[in-house]
Amino acid sequence: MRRLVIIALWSLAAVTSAAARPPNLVYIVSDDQGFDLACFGSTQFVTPHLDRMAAEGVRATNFYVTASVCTPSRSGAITGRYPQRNGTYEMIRNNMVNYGHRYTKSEYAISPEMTLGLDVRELTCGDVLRTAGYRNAVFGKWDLGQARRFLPLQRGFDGFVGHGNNGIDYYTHERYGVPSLFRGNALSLADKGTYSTDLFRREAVAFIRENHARPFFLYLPFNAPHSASNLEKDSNQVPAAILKKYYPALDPALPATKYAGMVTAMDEAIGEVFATLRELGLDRDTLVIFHADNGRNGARIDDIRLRGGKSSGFEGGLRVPFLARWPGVIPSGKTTHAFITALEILPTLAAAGGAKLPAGVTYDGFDLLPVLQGKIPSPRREMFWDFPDVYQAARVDNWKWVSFTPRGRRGEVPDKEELFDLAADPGEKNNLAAGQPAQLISVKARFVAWQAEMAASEPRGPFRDY
Ligand SMILES: [Ca+2]
Repeated sequence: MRRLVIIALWSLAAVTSAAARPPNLVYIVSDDQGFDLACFGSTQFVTPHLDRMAAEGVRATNFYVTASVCTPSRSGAITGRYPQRNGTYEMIRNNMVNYGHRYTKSEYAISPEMTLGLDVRELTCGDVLRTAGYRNAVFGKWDLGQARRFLPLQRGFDGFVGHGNNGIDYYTHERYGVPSLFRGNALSLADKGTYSTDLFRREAVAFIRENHARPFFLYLPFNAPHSASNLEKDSNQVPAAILKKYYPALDPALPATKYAGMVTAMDEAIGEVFATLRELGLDRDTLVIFHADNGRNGARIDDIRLRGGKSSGFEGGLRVPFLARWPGVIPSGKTTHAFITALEILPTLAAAGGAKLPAGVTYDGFDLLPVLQGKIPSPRREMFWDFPDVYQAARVDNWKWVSFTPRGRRGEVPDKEELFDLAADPGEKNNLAAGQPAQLISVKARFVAWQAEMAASEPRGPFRDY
């Protein structure tokens, strides 16, 4: 009798423990993609797996990143804090490359790409989820520094295969001739020649298989479809087998077709992640989030429907596609027009994973799940952006203010400003700055107040104190 009771209690404990297992978390980021996928209306792009994710989850049309370029967009998402608050509000890269300079090994060792990184006092989503027992890994573009103290294994992650800097060649994994692929904390040439999207796919699938019996957090920031960081005239790199999918509809020799192929190669990798989750019986217990890190880089195949693109303060730079899928928790096949941002990613992952947000840290976002479930409207009313010497922007409710340089280049004074009503004019074509002076003053006042708040926050590197 006593033995039976013990067995019964043990069984109950096992059931409770299984039911209490938190979900697996998969966070996928694409690079410079903008709205280039079929489920957001780009009919010429072949993206069946992301389209299926949209059909089985929620698609968001008003999701914003924290900057329209790579590094500060990623710093904002993985810390849950404005780039101006976490200190990484600029690119971390060797700009002399732009003028044809080839770095020697000793020059590279003390250059910005090697010495700068996300302030070590910042906590990443990996740090936060680790407190709830998650096993975490990053496969892809880390882009937050490659000195050892800045690499993922020191930033809350248990595994890392990828590059710490801003971009690589898809096959050599070099950045303008400099070997850049890490496995853990060490540079590795073992996979030289493997198309990077396939490499990150292979590592992601292996990580899921290894950790299927415990809660895991997979951060999968592809470098695709960002152009390759090499000196080729056409730096769009795609395997020939993928390119065939676009023939004969598109000329395979065109850079735009290759770019579409890069999107499709990434979509196939995402498809294998989903297939692996299904095969292991995990796909209903996994929250998957996908978004782009910033808008598209220049005109591609379709007409640009939003104004501007990468590096711009207009919607085409800052507003990107967002998908989330978690069967049984998030509805399927829904579209939300709620005003939401990448600042919400960390609080959302933490809430889903049952991790408490650390005390004493100011977060700029909130848990998205009730919004995605349609239970509450988005609590967000405003969002601000500041990319030094290029643009400043604010969205307050549906009002959008942008101050910008005449040609969107550095070294010019941001002397133009425009105001839009996004509800009526998402394409930012109708400047209301002159006709709505009270709104202009009101939105700019909110921007100035935000700047003051950022200036008063605890100083963070690696750039000037904000
Ligand atoms: Ca990017």
